[in-house]
Amino acid sequence: MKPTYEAAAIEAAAQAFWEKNASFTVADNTDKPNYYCLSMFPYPSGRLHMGHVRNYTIGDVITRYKKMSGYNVMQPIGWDAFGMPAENAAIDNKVSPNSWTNKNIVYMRQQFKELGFGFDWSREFSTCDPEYYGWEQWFFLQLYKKGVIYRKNGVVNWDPVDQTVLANEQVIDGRGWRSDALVERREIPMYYFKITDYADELLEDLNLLEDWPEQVRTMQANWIGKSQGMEVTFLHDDGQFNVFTTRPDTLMGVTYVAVAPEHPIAAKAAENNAKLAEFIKECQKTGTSEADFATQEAKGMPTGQFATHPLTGEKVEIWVANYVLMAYGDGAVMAVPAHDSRDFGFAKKYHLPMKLVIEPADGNESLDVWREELAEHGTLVNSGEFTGLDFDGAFAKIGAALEAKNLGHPKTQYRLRDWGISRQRYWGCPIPIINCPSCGEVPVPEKDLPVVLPTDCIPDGSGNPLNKLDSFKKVDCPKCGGAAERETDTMDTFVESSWYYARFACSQYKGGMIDPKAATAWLPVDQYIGGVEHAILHLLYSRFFHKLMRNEGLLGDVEKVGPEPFKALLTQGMVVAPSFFRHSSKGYEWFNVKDVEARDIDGEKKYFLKADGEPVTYYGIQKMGKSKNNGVDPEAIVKSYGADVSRLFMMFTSPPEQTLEWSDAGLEGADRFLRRIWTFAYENNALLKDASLDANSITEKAAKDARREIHQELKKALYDYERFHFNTVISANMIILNILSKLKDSKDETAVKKEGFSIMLRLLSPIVPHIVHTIWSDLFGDDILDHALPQVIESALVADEVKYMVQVNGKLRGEIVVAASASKEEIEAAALANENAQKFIEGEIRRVIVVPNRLVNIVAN
Ligand code: ANZ
Ligand code: ZN
Repeated sequence: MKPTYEAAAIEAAAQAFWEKNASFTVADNTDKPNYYCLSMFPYPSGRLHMGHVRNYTIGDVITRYKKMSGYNVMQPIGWDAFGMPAENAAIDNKVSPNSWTNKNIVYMRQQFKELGFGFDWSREFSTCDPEYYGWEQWFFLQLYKKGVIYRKNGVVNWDPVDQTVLANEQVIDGRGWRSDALVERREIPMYYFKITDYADELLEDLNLLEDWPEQVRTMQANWIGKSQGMEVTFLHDDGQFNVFTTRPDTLMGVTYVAVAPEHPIAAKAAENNAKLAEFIKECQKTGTSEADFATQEAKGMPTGQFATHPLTGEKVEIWVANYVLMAYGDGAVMAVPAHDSRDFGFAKKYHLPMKLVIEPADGNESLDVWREELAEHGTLVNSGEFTGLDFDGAFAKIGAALEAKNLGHPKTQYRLRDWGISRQRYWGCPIPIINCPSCGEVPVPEKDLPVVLPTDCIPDGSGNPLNKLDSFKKVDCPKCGGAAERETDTMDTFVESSWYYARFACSQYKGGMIDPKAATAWLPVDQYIGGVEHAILHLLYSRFFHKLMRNEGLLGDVEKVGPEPFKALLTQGMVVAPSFFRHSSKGYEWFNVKDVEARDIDGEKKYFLKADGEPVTYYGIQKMGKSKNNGVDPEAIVKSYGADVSRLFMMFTSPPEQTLEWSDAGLEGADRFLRRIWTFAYENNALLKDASLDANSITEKAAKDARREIHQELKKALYDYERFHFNTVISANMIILNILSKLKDSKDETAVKKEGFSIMLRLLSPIVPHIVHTIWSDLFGDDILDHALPQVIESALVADEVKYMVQVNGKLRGEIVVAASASKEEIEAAALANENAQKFIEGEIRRVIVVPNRLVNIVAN
């Protein structure tokens, strides 16, 4: 081996070796148990960023660790290749999304290889392959037949200037991102998955996910948002309408009712009320995102109509209010301003009456300003026959009173909405439907699948180019043969990422969407790794798809596969770095830390731009990214330090779930550690190759002590590995290397050197695989990947001698060392013989207490 560590050369050679040996290509069934480790597949945006590198490094360390623990490990990789950035790039660069995407894939695949990730490349696919999305279309048709997918009108953001539908993130302050035109809401027909039918199962099964972060399970539960309440009916002149309430106990405090702007009552009232019609139109101008609703100011208008209170028979005014969502509950609320903060604000603004019906927890009955106490459960007041009841009592009694009049019943309501998957975009999976003027919506016959997306369109920002492409759009109706039009909407890209994990089990399978044998062999995913930004939608949709595919009988042995796709989930922390800016007439300008220098001025740290020496403002540690120009390019790190240094730094600096702060000093430290390992291997080369050395037969004390410490570190490291605490695995190895470096050249000590170094190499192999591969094959002539993790030798942990503290009347007075095999009597005798202890023994010895392996206490007076 060479005297110095040269990362570039050894890494290329190790990678070539793995590729030639197909080291990470796995068969579905071997004599070992299967283990499926999956890191969320990337969007091919162009090049890897540090967040990617961290994510895939964690996955790769787990993969290699499990492989060395005796599993047949599959770690696949592919590309989440459809989506908007490709269309935006197309608009900017005048290249088709297809060629942009494929170029990026080629580049990023190379980057993955240079980081040494042990992917099973034979399973690679991209979601924009017709082979993949064709099965998605097939699945769409199965679900459509069963009514799990259905068509209804949905609301979208319409840009009247660009004549196109905008995604929520393309609406900025209510205006189109390119046109700056005020965005309108439009109703168009769209396709929906009936995920609400699975709401209860998705909620219940969260209980099975013991190896998921608690926080993610809570976020999912909140998103599903199960509310137990009551549906209450109000009569009015033209008929009746329902409201959903979680607080039927406050029914006697209702002072008005409010309906959503899209509610039929609002539309009816607006027919001969121009001002109201104007108001409703105004409401439709705000964006459709949840955030838009949450942040808008509460506004309303009376309809001039009245509804009848279901219990008192009193008349309450019907208002139209923008804070009532058409899509939740019944699109109408019974307003109780005394006990609901939004109703309170609204009632104050429009001078509507309020009635206190629940005794406030703080005893204060004033309704001048809103207090959270008003919203709490409590005893009913001012509520006629219900006065004095508590929440549960009132729920039951008021419920019974409503049911007797047939004006209400208990109801469970979910926040979760059906999943609208139609996107008015080009770069996605075509929805396999043909629209015929005489037959309506006609599913594409299965024999005509896949509906292949043309790959040569270049969008220009004026809507979906498929609409202008007759060769795609104009087709004959499969039913009547007449002229018809292909659906040009494509699917939400979350559809592709909802089932890729299952396709990886059988990515080359031609016989169907999923090979049931392969699904049985590999599912569920044993360990899933990804960012917490996917904690809600991606994970919920994947869980939903798993249940859909199971119900379609696609997943093989359901007993074995189970109801959930991901057995364990690890959400990795963010990669962060310091950020610096200057504010000028041009706006904010952000500077990368490498261009900034720190100076101590009057004991305070100040920052200056190296280029012009002028000050910049420190903006703290922020998530690495383009917007703050505080990113570090992984490629540059790999070029100057190598993949192993980058992997070691990332795994050492913080445990996987926590934030990782970038630092050049940390990188240098990682580099030094690897150089020390290399030098140790080089300097002790002949000795480490000496086959006659055997640590099991050593007798010298120094050698035995060192060996014991090494096995103690090994024991800790194995424990931490299993918990994925890679940072402490690494520090244990730093300690081992220090112990090894102090060993002398006696036969026994060199035997420990050899054993200890081989323990260290095997422990570090998953983390820094290239350097270990190279040193191991030099020393031992074979492939480290064929070796198991080192095991603790219990006899090495047993000390020959044990140290005891000696106390007299509970005070520390001395120390003794006895043979590990010493009897209780021998230990007592040694303690009593200790000179220093003797000095403090006054009077008679009453008792001697021995705490095994720790201390002896002499009680005397
Ligand atoms: C009367 C009431 C009194 C309410 C009170 C709350 C507090 P969750 O828990 O999220 O399910 N609501 C019902 N439908 C609505 C809609 N379409 N748009 C906006 N708000 C709506 O919320 C249920 C509560 O949200 C319901 O209970 C209703 O207000 C309101 F002291 O009814 B409540
Ligand atoms: Zn037809």
